[in-house]
Amino acid sequence: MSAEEPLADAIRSQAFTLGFSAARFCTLPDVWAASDRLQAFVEAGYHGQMQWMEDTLQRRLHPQNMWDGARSALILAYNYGPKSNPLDGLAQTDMANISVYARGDDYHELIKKKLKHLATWIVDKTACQLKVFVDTAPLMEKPLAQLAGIGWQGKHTNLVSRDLGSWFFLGVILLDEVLSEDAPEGDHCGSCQACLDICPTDAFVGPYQLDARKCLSYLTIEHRGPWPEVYRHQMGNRIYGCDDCLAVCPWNKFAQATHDIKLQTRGGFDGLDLHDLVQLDDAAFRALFSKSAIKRIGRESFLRNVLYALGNHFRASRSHETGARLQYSLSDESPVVRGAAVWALRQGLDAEAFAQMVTQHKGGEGDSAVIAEWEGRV
Ligand code: B12
Ligand code: SF4
Ligand code: SF4
Repeated sequence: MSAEEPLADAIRSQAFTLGFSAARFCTLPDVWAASDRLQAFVEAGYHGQMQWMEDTLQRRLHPQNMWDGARSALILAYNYGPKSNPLDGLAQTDMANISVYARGDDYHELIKKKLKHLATWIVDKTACQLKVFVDTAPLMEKPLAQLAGIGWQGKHTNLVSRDLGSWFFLGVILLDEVLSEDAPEGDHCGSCQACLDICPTDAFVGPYQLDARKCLSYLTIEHRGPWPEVYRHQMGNRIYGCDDCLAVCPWNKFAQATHDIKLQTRGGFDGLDLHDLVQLDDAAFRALFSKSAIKRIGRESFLRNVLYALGNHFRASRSHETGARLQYSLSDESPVVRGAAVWALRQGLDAEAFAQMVTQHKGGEGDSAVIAEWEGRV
């Protein structure tokens, strides 16, 4: 840092050198509308099975509930913009559609490392105490980012920036001093509601409010066990996360494709055939998704997603090959996988062929959820 360069600008330069696209400061507010809104979200049950939101609610309501000494925050944006429109992949019903954020390496590790570098630099130059966060801590990152002026929470609830669009992750450094303060960003959604209209599961309760239980990102990543049937149809081939509400946002015309090779689509990830994925055993699943965020959900949830998507393809194609691959999963050790295979077969078989299969396979399942799938009670 030179004598002419104020500290905040020097921190920003360091952040840009590390690959961040934006770095802005805010002072922690005394009163924060986001707290009441989070409380209302959890009280309404919109968090579904994300029990960790309920368990950590008190700490999550305000950064100072987590760290009493925190006074300000430095918010960082890291671009993961795609090279092409992610909606293009939805038409190929036999291929897996993985959301853009998970097509490269797991961003948590990558960003945490960069935040720690930046934190070390700040500690070296100041007397600050600080803590770094990305995604997993009980901290509301989006409203903090809006306060710091990184962007605004769009009607789809994610951060949108006039410069970057919305394909970026957030990282946060909490500080025990106020080093600088940037102006907050206002809302630039105007009368647009493209994200609300495109949502395949109608997951928005209204503008700026999501019922996560209906969101395909939640269902494919966070939810354990079978899902309500309506969402299985609506998912199409989205087997991990969903990008529709981001992809349609007009502000993404300003977005750039990421330069970080670790976040770019891995070789082969844009051409994963559902027929191959359905045959993954645990070792093959772990090998294919090594260093990927997808590994976190485990084989059982992953195969459930793949089988629902393959069921959708089977309904459209009635392909013998698809039917044969689906039967392979009827003897899987996981009842969730077996149940998803039964549902998927029901989508493409006529009533007679399905009845025949019931007589061959149903006996001895011994699991109420799988039997419910056989009997069509989902
Ligand atoms: C839980 C969670 C999820 C859940 C719930 C999402 C949600 N919208 O809450 C699920 C699993 C569905 C999810 C999905 C996704 N997520 Co997520 N998720 C989180 C997490 C861990 C917490 C978010 C949270 O606190 N939600 C609780 C609700 C209450 O908070 P909120 O959305 O901010 O709610 C606000 C609005 O409802 C608003 N509000 C309510 N009423 C009203 C009324 C008015 C008038 C106004 C103005 C506002 C308003 O106030 C609330 C408080 O600010 C954050 C990381 C973190 N620690 O913050 C990542 C995070 C939000 N996720 C992220 C991403 C990338 C995604 C996906 C795009 C991934 C994908 N492609 O599948 C999708 C997007 C789906 C969507 N439309 O939101 C990024 C977003 C980056 C960005 N640019 O904003 C984050 C920040 C992770 C990160 N560190 O980068 N996610
Ligand atoms: S991620 Fe997909 S399912 Fe979730 S709110 Fe956005 S468009 Fe709807
Ligand atoms: S699609 Fe439209 S309403 Fe949704 S976040 Fe973007 S500008 Fe706002």
